[in-house]
Amino acid sequence: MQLWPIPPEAALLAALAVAVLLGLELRRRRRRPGADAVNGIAPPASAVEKKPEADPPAAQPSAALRLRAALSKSRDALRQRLADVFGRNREIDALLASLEEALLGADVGVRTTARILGVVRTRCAGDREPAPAKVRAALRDAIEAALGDGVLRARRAKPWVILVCGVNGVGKTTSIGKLAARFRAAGDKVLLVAADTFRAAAIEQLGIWAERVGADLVRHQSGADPAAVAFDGMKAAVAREADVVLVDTAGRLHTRENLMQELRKVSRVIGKAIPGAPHEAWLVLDATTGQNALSQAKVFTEALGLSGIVLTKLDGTAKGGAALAIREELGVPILYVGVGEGLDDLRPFSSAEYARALLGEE
Ligand SMILES: Nc1nc2c(ncn2[C@@H]2O[C@H](COP(=O)(O)OP(=O)(O)OP(=O)(O)O)[C@@H](O)[C@H]2O)c(=O)[nH]1
Ligand SMILES: [Mg+2]
Repeated sequence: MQLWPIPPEAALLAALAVAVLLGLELRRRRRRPGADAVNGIAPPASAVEKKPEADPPAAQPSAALRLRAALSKSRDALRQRLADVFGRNREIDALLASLEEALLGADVGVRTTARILGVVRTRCAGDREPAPAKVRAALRDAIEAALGDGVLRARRAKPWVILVCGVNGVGKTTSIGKLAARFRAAGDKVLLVAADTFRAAAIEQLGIWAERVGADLVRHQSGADPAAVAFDGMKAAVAREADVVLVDTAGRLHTRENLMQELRKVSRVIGKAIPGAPHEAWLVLDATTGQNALSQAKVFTEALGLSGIVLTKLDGTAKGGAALAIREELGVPILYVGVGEGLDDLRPFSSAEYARALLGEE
């Protein structure tokens, strides 16, 4: 009787195949952490192959770096134009002419450009061919002086009421959210007032910010009278002992007289509820609008007497020079700059930082 039904060569081949398959399976298991589990019981943790530690989250770039990155478009545009100015020693008049062209091209504005050129000319007086480094330093100082730092006024009342206005879509509500976060971080009790009743979504948007940063919110239905919301907001602020109140208003074109009147009414009603309020009227300007920002600022200043400007979207413009014109021609300080859509993307304005960033310097 044949005990072995298949020829020994075939058995040998089969055994080899099984051995190879077993080997492969063992290798596969070794690669899979926890694969040594028996009957579903995992081996002790120490026996499980440890995953390499995930990379720590990338460190946040410094604030100055983020401003530089945000201003890179303005800087590149201006730098390209300035390359010729600083590239070689040139006769002073030719140099000032190129400088003028560069500044006007970056939306610095005619009067401010003239003023800056005056400073550079005075600093380089007596040099027929001033050294580029000297011109650059003079330019930087002139820009810095023209801008001035945005210093927040000391609060003289509680609640301190800030009315926020501007044309459509410039970043009012987002800036209010970011400002509320800053005030909250400083320990203030913050109340937001949804006086933009024009769009239902605007009230929701402010509500989301209020929740996110831990601020109180006063709101009515959409379509309600914005002055009535503002009035209720003031009463609530006093009752709840808020430190800071930020009043969001609907975007309005500065050329629409009826809407500008509505804004004046909101401001008046706030003053009726809390004498002396609003203590601040801040205009939010989109830096990408260039010279039109100046016209907007003029009209809003006439309507409300602005006390500060928040300049947003500096991360998306090649026209960062408009800040200079606004500061110089209207005398309204730029208090904050927006350099992105995130919570932390609002920074107090520093003229030195801005001038250096604009000129692409460290
Ligand atoms: N890149 C960038 N985007 C911004 C900045 N500030 C605001 N935004 C964006 O701009 C858009 C409009 O912002 P809102 O805050 O809704 O503007 P608003 O002025 O309240 O708009 P209305 O209420 O409709 O007039 C949103 O997509 C914001 O995320 C900024 O500094 N940089
Ligand atoms: Mg809004």
